[in-house]
Amino acid sequence: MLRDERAADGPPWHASGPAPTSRRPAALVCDAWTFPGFRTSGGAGQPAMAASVDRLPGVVTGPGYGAQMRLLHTSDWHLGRSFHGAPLLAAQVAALDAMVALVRAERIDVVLVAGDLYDRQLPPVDAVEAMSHALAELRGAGAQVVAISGNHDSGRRVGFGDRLLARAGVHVRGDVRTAGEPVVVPAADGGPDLAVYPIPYLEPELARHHLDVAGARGHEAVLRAALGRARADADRRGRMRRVAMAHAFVAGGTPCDSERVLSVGGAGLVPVRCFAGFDYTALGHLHGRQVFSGGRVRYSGSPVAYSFSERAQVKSVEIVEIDADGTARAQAAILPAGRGLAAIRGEFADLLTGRAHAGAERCWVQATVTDPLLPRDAMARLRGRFPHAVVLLHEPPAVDGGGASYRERTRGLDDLALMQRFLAEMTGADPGAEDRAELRTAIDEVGRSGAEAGP
Ligand SMILES: [Mn+2]
Repeated sequence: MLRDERAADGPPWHASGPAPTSRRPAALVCDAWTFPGFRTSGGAGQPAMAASVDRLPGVVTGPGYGAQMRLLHTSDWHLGRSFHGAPLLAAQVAALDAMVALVRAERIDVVLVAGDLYDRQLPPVDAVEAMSHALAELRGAGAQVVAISGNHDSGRRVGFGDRLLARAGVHVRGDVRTAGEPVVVPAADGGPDLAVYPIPYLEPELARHHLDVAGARGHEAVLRAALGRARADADRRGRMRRVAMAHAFVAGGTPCDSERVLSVGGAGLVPVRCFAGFDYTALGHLHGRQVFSGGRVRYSGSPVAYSFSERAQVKSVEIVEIDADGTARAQAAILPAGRGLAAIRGEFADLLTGRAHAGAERCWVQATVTDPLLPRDAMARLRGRFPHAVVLLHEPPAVDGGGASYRERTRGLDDLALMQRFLAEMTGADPGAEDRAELRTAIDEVGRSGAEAGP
């Protein structure tokens, strides 16, 4: 059973109110929470900026402070990803370094990484080096690491050497056939041991054969089969604290623009009740933090934003405590923000000079220009003010068609008149004599080549 001391999807603990201190006999302010800044939300048209945070109130607990096992849940590292062509690895490594600091400061027993370790099946060399470094540092900070492959990973490749790494306390599960085999973490608090059941991402058509459920169809069926194996194993072991890990799209979850769809038409959705019987379930796939089942099932979200649709999100990991009786509590711990995200919109001249957009200069910028015509060299000129502008959109004002449908407005027009009308509606001005002559020539040429080609 899980008891969340705060609203299930409420703000993380530094954002409002005092740090929770119940059931913690000794509490002290921990400087490890003093990250150099974090991203605040940016609404529509509002730049999201790095806010200055001098001190985030944190509480050190863990072995020696109370009877519980402590987990850090993260997912969707997507190492090797870029942001609209700009490199992201430095921001990702900064987030991973913050996790290492958290493992030390919060005396974490196990780090759970719920899939999409890399952004693609064949990750670039620097991403592989960053992964190798992160796994070693997390282990070196005192935690065991349990990771699963996600839909972006090659399970077979990320699982290379798993049996050897496991001896060192690092478990990277990519082989679907191991679903149902736990990683058992010995208890350090006098309670029962912790059994973590890592379920790699299950591609239904492949997984159903590996799991000996050839008749299973769809994501829910194969995930149920894998979780059924896990439950059966846990039942055989008797009294254990039980944690599941999966990479899936839970029905009711909120996607953003940076996840790859698992299957079209909602067939990839799985109901949250699949995860019944576990004290905590660490999910990956959705890139925004979200909470289900009263807090017992969670997405940690990605450590870094991968799309402008995430500009209002604050990126974090979950710090989870599980008592000897299986009661779990979890809270978000904010990660250091990389460059902020800003979506700005308006007439071009205003974007270049307007004070409303002050602060976006330091951010990744998505600019929407509303002039009737997109000015020449618009992106280069925008970058004069916003050096990190990466997306330029053009939304000219709608042309008043007098309420008539396009079909009605264009009925009876010949090719030349139709094209003149189209240009006028797109640009807000009638084409000049020179443009009309070009159009005439082009239409004549098309007519001739059509006649030569025959029926
Ligand atoms: Mn992902």
